[in-house]
Amino acid sequence: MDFNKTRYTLMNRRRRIYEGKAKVLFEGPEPGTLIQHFKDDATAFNAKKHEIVDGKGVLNNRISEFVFQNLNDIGVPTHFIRRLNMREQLIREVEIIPLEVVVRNVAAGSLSKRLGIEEGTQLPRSIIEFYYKSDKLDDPMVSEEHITAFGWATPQEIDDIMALAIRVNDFLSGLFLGVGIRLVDFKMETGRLWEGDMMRIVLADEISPDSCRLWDIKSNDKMDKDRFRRDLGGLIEAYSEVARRLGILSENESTPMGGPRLVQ
Ligand code: AIR
Ligand code: ASP
Repeated sequence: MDFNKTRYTLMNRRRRIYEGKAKVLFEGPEPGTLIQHFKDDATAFNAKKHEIVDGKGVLNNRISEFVFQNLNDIGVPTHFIRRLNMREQLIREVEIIPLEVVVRNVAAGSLSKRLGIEEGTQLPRSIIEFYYKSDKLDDPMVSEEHITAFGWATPQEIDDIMALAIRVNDFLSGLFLGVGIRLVDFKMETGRLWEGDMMRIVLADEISPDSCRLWDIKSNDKMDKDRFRRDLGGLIEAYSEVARRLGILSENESTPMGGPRLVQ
C-alpha cells in the first residue's frame, strides 16, 4: 500500500475549514471540534519570504501540544483537546478574536525598532500589545480604543484576554527558564468558546518557536523563527533543541538528515 497516497487521499476527503500560512484547519470528528494540521511552511514578513522546512510542522505540533496540555492541567482554558498524530491535534472550535496578542519581557524585534531600545534590554515590566489580524494590512498595532470602537472585543473581553496573557506568560517564562531558555516575547491568539449560554475566552492557535522568541540563557543563541527571518540557518536544529530540553525529544537524539525523531 502506498502510505503517502493513502494519507493524501484521507487529507483531501476531509472538509477544509481554513488554511493559514503554517496550519490548516479541518472539520473535526464531532460537532464543535476541529483538526489543526501543522504544515512545514515557514513564512515571514507577511509571507513575502516563504520556504518549506522539513520537519517543522512535526516539531511545532509536539511543542504546542506540550504547552497547551500543561496549561490545561493548571486550569488555564485553551482550545486544545489532544494530539492525534505527528502533525495534527484535535481542538475545540472557537470564534477567533481577530487580535494577535503579543507579550514582551525583553526588548526585541518590532519593539526595539519602533522605540529604539536595544535588543536584549530587560523591560521594566511585561508589556502586552494588540495587533489587528489582517494579512492585507500587515497586522497593524491597535489600541483598546480601536478594539472596542470597531467591536472586535468588549472591554470585559479585553480584561479577560489580558489576564489570560499574564497567566500564559508567567507559566511559559518559568517553563522555559527551567530548561535554560529566556522567553523574550511571544504571540498568542484567543477565541470565544461557547458552552450553552456561557461564553469563555480561551487560548487558541499555537505556542511554538514559530510564535515565541526563545534565547539560550547562557549564549543568547536564538532558538526560534528569527533563525529563518534573519537567515541564520539551523532552524530545525534549534526547534529540536527546544523539544529536547522540554523532554519531548529523547536525550541523545539529534536530527541530522533523517528529520526529527520523537519519543512517544
Ligand atoms: N509573532 C507576531 N506575529 C507573528 C508572530 N509569530 C511573534 C514573534 C515574536 C513576537 O510575536 O514571533 O515572538 C513579537 O514580534 P515582533 O515582530 O512584533 O517583534
Ligand atoms: N507574521 C508572521 C511572522 O513574521 C508570519 C508572516 O509574516 O508570514 O512571523
